[in-house]
Amino acid sequence: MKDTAMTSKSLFAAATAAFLTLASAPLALAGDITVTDAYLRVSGAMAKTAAAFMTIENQGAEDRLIGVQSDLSKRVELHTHKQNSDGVMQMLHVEEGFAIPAGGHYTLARGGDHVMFLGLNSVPVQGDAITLVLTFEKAGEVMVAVTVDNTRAPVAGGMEHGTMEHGTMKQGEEGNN
Ligand SMILES: [Cu+2]
Repeated sequence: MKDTAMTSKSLFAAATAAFLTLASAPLALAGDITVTDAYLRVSGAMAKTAAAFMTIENQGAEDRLIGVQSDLSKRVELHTHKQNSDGVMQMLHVEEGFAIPAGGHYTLARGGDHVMFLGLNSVPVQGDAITLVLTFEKAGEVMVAVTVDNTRAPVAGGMEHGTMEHGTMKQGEEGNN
């Protein structure tokens, strides 16, 4: 865990430490929601963005992931990849979030839906644990520990997120969303 002067950072660090002591597997469990296989990728020491992937299991009624909070970056958004009319893959901010089916699961994976971190406050390195708070419509807030893993191979047939041009996101980083 990196040492920074930010108050919210230390708050999150304390929460992470407390959480990691309690948690083995699964990574997060709150009522009907279980998060497994959560990891984060960052493309290098100069990275301005990062992306997180995970599987969300739902034992209960249909729910919806509507938001994510983290002090890793200035903004955290739910994103997806979509091909535009020119056949170019683009990332889109999904304002309405992701529906998590009743008694099923929903996977955030490279080349598809992901949690996007825009404007990193500090660049995490391999093995760092980042705390996220996922907000679900019904289950409420679920704290998840996400480990940086830049060595993980993409799922067969998936796209390489790191090769995505985040150019369209630059504007958003400056605040003209
Ligand atoms: Cu993205």
